[in-house]
Amino acid sequence: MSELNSLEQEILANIAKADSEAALEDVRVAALGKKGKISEMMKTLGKMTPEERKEMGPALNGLKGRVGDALGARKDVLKEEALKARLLSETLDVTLPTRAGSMFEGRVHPIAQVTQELTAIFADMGFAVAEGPDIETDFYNFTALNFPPDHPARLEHDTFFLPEKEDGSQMVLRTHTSPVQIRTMTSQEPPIRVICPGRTYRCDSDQTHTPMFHQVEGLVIEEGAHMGHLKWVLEEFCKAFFEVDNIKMRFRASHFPFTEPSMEVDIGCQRVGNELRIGEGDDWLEILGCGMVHPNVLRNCDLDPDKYTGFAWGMGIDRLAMLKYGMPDLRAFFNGDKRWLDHYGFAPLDIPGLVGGLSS
Ligand code: 2NL
Repeated sequence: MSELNSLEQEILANIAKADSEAALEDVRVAALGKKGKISEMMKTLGKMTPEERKEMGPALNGLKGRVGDALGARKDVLKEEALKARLLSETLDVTLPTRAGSMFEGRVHPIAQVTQELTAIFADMGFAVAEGPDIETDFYNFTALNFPPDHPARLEHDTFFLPEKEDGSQMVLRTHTSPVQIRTMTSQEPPIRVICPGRTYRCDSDQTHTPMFHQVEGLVIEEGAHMGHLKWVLEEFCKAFFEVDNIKMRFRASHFPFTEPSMEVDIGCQRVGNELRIGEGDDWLEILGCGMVHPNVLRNCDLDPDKYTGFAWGMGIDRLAMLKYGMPDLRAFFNGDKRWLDHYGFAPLDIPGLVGGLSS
């Protein structure tokens, strides 16, 4: 028995000495592994007399149990120590100031900034934002919007066509974001109040046109919606966006296949030296097109024009950005010149909102 006692003392001392989980595993194998000391002693039980076995059996089992417990306890301690050491070596002082680079070098592109600004304004009026694919079918881009088949307007849009499919149909790069509104009307019940900002494409490139540009369209469909609502929404938008208390607006008759009546909207402005002042003055700037949704468009979306009316508008985000922030050349928007972005870009943490301000 004293042999067992000294074995137990030896194993427990080794357990206490083990300073890593690997070292502890070695101690376990040496004691309880297949060829471990305790396991070897267990094997001798078979050769003992019944009396000897009666005594040694429980003694060995007791030893095995105590060694197992000690191993488990030591393992917990070592795990805890390892975690503490790791946490200490990986500490991070979150109270240190951030490095200048990440905060001050990155810039939000004016188009992203203006998109966020106008989203904040329309969200405040109760509009949701809807998005859709850039590659569209002829139906969503033209037919549903009351463009007659083979009508020259389809060509006037300078459409980019994708290669013809086997059935002869051709997908297009959307020429406006109107298809998103069509998708909204066919998937939601009125009342509908959405804006659809996004990329649009036309095969046109010169001083004032880029083949890819950004548009935001708005749509309201509900019983009783009328042109007074349309004028109010646009007036409130223009005042909030250009950050002025008053703005002169002029609605001129126009034509779009998807609205009837259709209008183009100019806002008052004045040029003082190189500066363009928006709101007052004797000059006019065209900023958007709008109108009451054509009954055929409502019908194409399975909406009853005798029950529902609606209004819609569309404007160019790139142009809005140029007007608000005085950027003269549209092409600079898309050639990725870092110096231009350093100058005209916005601080990433200045998120536009009606409470904190749209821009600083
Ligand atoms: C412009 C003119 C406009 C719309 C877009 C629209 C959409 C649907 C139904 C009816 Cl689904 N109308 N959109 C209406 C009037 C004008 O855009 O000059 N954009 C730059």
